[in-house]
Amino acid sequence: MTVTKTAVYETLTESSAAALAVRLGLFSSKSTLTCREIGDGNLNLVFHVYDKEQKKGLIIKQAVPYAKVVGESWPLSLDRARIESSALIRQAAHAPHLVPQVYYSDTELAVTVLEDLSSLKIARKGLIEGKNYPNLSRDIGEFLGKTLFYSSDYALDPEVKKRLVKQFENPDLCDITESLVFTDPFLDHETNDFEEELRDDAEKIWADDALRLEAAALKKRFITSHETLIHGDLHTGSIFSGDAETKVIDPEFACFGPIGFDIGQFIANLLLNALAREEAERAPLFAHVETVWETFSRTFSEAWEKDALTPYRNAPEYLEDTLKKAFEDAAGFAGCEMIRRTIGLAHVADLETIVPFSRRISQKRLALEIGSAFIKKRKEYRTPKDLIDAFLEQAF
Ligand code: SR1
Ligand code: MG
Repeated sequence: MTVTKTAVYETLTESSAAALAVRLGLFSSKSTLTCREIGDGNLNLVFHVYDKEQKKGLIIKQAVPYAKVVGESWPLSLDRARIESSALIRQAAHAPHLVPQVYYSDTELAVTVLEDLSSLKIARKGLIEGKNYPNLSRDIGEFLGKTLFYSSDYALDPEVKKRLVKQFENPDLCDITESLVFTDPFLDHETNDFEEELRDDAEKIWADDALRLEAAALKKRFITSHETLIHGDLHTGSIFSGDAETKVIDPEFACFGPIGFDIGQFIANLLLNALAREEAERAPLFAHVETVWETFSRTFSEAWEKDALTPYRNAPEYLEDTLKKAFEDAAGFAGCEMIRRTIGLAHVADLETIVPFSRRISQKRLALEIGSAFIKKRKEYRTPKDLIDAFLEQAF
C-alpha cells in the first residue's frame, strides 16, 4: 500500500478515475477499461473500474468536501479518507479476511483504491430480498471481537494508545453521529424527516423526559469513552455479504469510542430488517442477534486471555464487567439507531420499502417503541434473548 501526496484536490469523473488507475500502474495503458460511478451512500463518490479482457476490477472511493446526501451546504472534512484507509489497515492486521484490501491511498486527493467486492452484495440489499446469510453474524462477531479488543487499553501500551487516539480524531464525522444519532431525533429539529402520520409518535419521544435523559447519557458515553477504535457506522449497508464471505467496508466514521457502539448499530439494523419482514421470516435475524453477541464475547474473551496486559489479564471479573457494560451500552445504542433511522435524517431502505404504506407506518411506529424500550431498559438486559423478548413484546 502506498500513501502519496498529490498537489491539488479535484473531484474525479468516470474518465479521470480510470486514468488514475492506469497512472497508478493498476492497469496497463493498453487495457480497455470501463468506469462507472456507483456510489449510493450518503457521503462519497465510488467508481468501479473494470478491465473486461483481464476480468479484473477495483474500486476508487473519493471523499467530497461536503455531505453528498445534503449537498454543499453541509461542508465535511476530506480527512475522512485518511481515517478510512488507516482504519482498514488496522482492521486488516487482526481480521484480514473480513475487510477489503487497500491497494493505494492519497490523502490530498482523498482517494482510497480498494479490492473489487462486486461479486458480493451489500448485506442490507440481500436481507431486504429475503437472503439470510448464515455466516453473517459469526463473521461480524469475529470482526468485532478482534478489532475491538486489539485497539483497546486492555491490549495496547498506554503510550501507543494515546498516539492512536490522536491519529483517529475524527471531529466532523463524530459530529454527524452526535447530532443525527443522539441529539436531533430526540427533539423537534429541522434535520428530522418523517411522515405526518408519525407526528404524534415523534412528539411523544420529544416529550419523554426520561427517554431524552437516557439518550443524553448515551451521547455522553459515545463522546467521552475512548475504550477502543470503533468502526463507527456498522450498519448493514457497511457490509458486503456472499454465501461464504463477509467484508466490512466504509470505516470513515472510525474513532475511539465505547466497545458497545458497533455491536448496537449492527443489532439495530438486523432488527429493522426483521420489522420489515413477515413474522414467519424473522427467525434468522433473531439468530443473528444471538450469534453476533456470542461470537463477539467469545472472541474478545479468548483474545483477552491470550493477550491482555497486566493487570487486566489475571482479572476475570474485570473481563466480565467489561462485557456486561458493553452489552448494556449496545442495547442503548441499538435503541438510538432504531429511532434515528425512523424519524431522523438518514433512513434505511428496509423500512422505506415496506408496502403498503399503512404497514410501513405501523412498522415504523414499532421501531420507535422498541428503540425507546432499549434505551430506557438497557440496564435490565443481560443477554441477546432479552433484546429479542423486548422486540417481541412490542411487535406482536
Ligand atoms: C450525513 S451522513 C448520514 C448518515 O450516513 C452515514 O452512513 C452515517 O450513518 C450517517 O449518520
Ligand atoms: Mg458509509
